[in-house]
This record gives sequence, C-alpha cells and structure tokens, in this order.
Amino acid sequence: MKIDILTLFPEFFKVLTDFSIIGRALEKGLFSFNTINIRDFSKDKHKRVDDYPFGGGPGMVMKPEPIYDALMSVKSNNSFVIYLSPQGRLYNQEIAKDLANKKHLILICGHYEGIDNRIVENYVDMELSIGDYVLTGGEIPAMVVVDSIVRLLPGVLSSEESYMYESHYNGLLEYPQYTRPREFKGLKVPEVLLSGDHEKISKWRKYQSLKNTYIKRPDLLEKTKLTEEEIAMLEEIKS
Ligand code: 4FD
Repeated sequence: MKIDILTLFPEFFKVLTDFSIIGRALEKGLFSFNTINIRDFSKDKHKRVDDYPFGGGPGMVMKPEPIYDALMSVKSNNSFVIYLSPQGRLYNQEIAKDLANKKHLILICGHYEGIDNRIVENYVDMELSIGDYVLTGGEIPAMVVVDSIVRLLPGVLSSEESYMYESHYNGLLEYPQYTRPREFKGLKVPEVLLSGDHEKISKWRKYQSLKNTYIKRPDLLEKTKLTEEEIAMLEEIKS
C-alpha cells in the first residue's frame, strides 16, 4: 500500500513515522508513506493557499488550484482520495478494514474553514470524520486513519497481536485484563483467572465482555449477532 498526505504541515507526520509501530512497519517496507506540501503548489508570489469566502462571512477557505495541482502530482488510476472534515462519514473499524484493501490512499488535510467545495465534490472519493468535534486541521484525523489502517496490513502486528483482534469477541467490548501482582493495594485479581481452568476462564471472559458492552456501549449489542449462549448470558446480566 502507498499512502500520500496532502498537507500544509508535513512535519506534523514525523510523530507518526519516527516513533511507534507505524514507524517500524515503514522501516520493514510494509507500506510507503509520503507527504506533499500543498504550499509548494501555490503559484501566488506570496505562496498563498487560502482566500476570503465568496458571499462573505468569517474565516478563510483553502483555494482549489494548489490542492488540485498537489493531487494531480500523485494521483493515478488506482488512487482513492479521502478528505478529513467534521462533515464526513463517521469513521469506524469497518471502514478501516475496507480501506486496508486499497492500493493507494491520498488523504487531504484541510485548515481554516475547510477547502473549496469544488474539490470535495469532484475529486474526493470519501469524506471522513473521526468524531463530532472540530480540530484546527485535518492532520490529526489523517494520522488516526493511517494508524488504524496500517495496523491491519499483513506483517505489521505480530501474529499474537493480530489474533487478539480477530478473536471471537468481535463486535463486543474487550473483557478486563489483569497482570502481576496478584494483589495491588489490597485489590485482588479475580480468582477464576488464577484457576488454570481454561474453559471456566473463557466463559468468564465472554460474560465480562457482554456485561461491559451492555453497561458501556449498549448500542453495539444491537449491531452484533449473538449466539444462543451469549443471549442466555445477556439475560442473566440484565436481571
Ligand atoms: N472530526 C475533523 C476533521 C478536520 C477538522 C477542517 C472543514 C475544518 C475535525 C474542513 C473545517 C476541515 C474530524 C479541519 N476537524 N479540522 O474528523
């Protein structure tokens, strides 16, 4: 996979590429990553990339030409163009899985009050939002999207880490985890986890997973297909 980022702040992405598991994956050559500075494509003598909005009103809008030229410098037939904005489709794991199959992703990071809508309407394949809040730029959302996609690429996570993700608790929240010491400030680890009885542990974890989901994110239960056993457990939790 190839990922290109169109941004006014290429340096921002060092946080992503110079640290973390993503940096390691890059070193291993598991994907390629490139930033394009939109300002380099400004033909203006002052290198301006924004202008006043037609119709008046506050703020500035990013001009279409530099973004278009930056886009055309990297775009090919198999490119998929994403624009990060608060108005986009709400990002989730399902979209991440889908995007992980693409050959070439181009992410456009906007600033000010956003970019000229002619770019959004005619050159963007998917407008994405990472949540219902406004940030000063699309860079952090772009990093969120890149991180979530890259960890799904083959070889990025260890087989153990991938197994966790592929586990049958899919669609539910994780069960609680504990590590040593067995007792911390008088607080004990649940006895069942020390029992060595793998069947009992497995059942306990499934129960906790369901309970966690029921209490913290009941909306997820509506979207998940439960087994007979899970339905019975859920009834017990509710009562
Ligand atoms: N929720 C998000 C994306 C970008 C952003 C921007 C219009 C502001 C939040 C277009 C207005 C881009 C998000 C930049 N804030 N800020 O994903």
